[in-house]
Amino acid sequence: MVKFITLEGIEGVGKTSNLLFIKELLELSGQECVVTREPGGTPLGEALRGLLLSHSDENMSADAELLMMFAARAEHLNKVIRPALNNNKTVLCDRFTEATYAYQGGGRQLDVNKISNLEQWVQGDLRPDLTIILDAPVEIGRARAGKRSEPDRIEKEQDDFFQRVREAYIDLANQHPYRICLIDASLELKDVQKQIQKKLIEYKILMVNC
Ligand code: Z5A
Repeated sequence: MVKFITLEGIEGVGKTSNLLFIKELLELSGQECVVTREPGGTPLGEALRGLLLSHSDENMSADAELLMMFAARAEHLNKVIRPALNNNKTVLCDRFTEATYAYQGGGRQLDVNKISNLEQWVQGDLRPDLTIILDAPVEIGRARAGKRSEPDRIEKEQDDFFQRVREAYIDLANQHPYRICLIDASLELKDVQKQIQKKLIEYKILMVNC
């Protein structure tokens, strides 16, 4: 049964907007949901998020960034995600480990083995049942995000960084077609939502076209 759903994609593609859309659909169908995000989701995770995203004169090393993502994730899994799944709730998470493969693996070009070792250590066999990657060209995501707020430490990266992130996400979808799907997020929001709703029905998360 699909209980752990994550949303992914480069900045501005619509993760937050569509997470709320999915939550509404699931709640209408009677499912209890926990909506959360990474990095974050716990007091320690949110503190780490502050450190990870805020600007500082000190250049954070890519290894430190990777380890902080997984430190936040370990706390999140222990305090929020596993308890919710054990209580038969559906967890909707704005980013998870696929973001680490995309940003630290693709963007920062860290050795993927470092990431998979940490993934196994921190998560054991737990993986999302379904990961929806909202895919759109970098310029579209950046234009949408740019309208909203000042860029954070990671958003300040150049377009080639985000291009590598996008490509890493596409690779992940090709490597794990049963649990990771790509949605064309360059379309109007209502058309993106139609694709998502179709996927939820295909994965039997929604039984009816509500
Ligand atoms: N990160 C990492 O490096 N490694 C990790 O392991 C993890 C994370 C877990 C967290 O950012 C940062 O952490 C992120 C990756 C890194 N850094 N970057 N870049 P985040 O996830 O909190 O925030 P974000 O990536 O910057 O996402 P966002 O800017 O919040 O965007 P979004 O949630 O995808 O989009 P949105 O807020 O729903 O929509 C943006 C705007 O576009 C908004 O005005 C919407 O109304 C509009 N929108 C949405 N969809 C559409 C469509 N289809 N058409 C037109 N307009 C639209």
